[in-house]
Amino acid sequence: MGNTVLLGPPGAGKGTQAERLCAARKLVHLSTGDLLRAAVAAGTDLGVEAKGYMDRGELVPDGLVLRLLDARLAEPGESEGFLLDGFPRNVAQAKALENVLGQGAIEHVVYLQLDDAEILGRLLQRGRPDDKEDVIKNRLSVYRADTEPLVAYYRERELLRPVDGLGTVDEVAGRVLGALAPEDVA
Ligand code: B4P
Repeated sequence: MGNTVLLGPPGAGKGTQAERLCAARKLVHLSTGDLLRAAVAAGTDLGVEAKGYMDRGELVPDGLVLRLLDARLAEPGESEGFLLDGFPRNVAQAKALENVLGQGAIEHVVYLQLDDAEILGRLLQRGRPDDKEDVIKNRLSVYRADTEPLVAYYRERELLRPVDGLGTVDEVAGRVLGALAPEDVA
């Protein structure tokens, strides 16, 4: 299976499903959220700069995110491809990704859908520092404004694979596999 993007609102279960999908397929998991949190924890210059944006529920500026990702994306691997979890987050990042990987390098965009009430409940329960109610609401409005346009962007390119994110982790994982091209499903 080739390069795959996991798209969806904050808290839809991208990180959770990414682990399942990488275990089921030979994909390298690349989560910009995880990379950013690691930079924050390590106290790097980039992490210090990113932290304020994350604490407010805003997107970290594209230049910082791309600096984190560039080297990783350029590394040739033994895997079948990357599973990009939480990246791209806006159209500019999608175009940057095409520049790095080349046109046509994305095979599937799995679009995890979940309603706001369920998202709020899951994130309040998760309880990360950026999981406070006002921050979650800001993340949702940033998602609508900046990230949701990617749904149309990838639908036009016939890459979008919509998946209902409501249900148990196993149920959603089954739907994710079912949404991928039949030849990719064992
Ligand atoms: P991310 O790390 O991408 O996190 P997320 O969108 O909040 O969560 P995700 O969808 O992965 O949900 P999860 O599986 O954890 O982003 C964090 C921040 O980093 C952003 O706000 C932004 O500031 C910054 N950032 C990241 N990428 C960026 C980029 N490209 N550009 C700019 N900024 C960027 O699931 C959520 C919870 O639900 C968990 O507790 C989980 O256990 C639970 N859950 C999952 N599936 C479930 C199910 N089926 N049923 C019940 N609970 C479930």
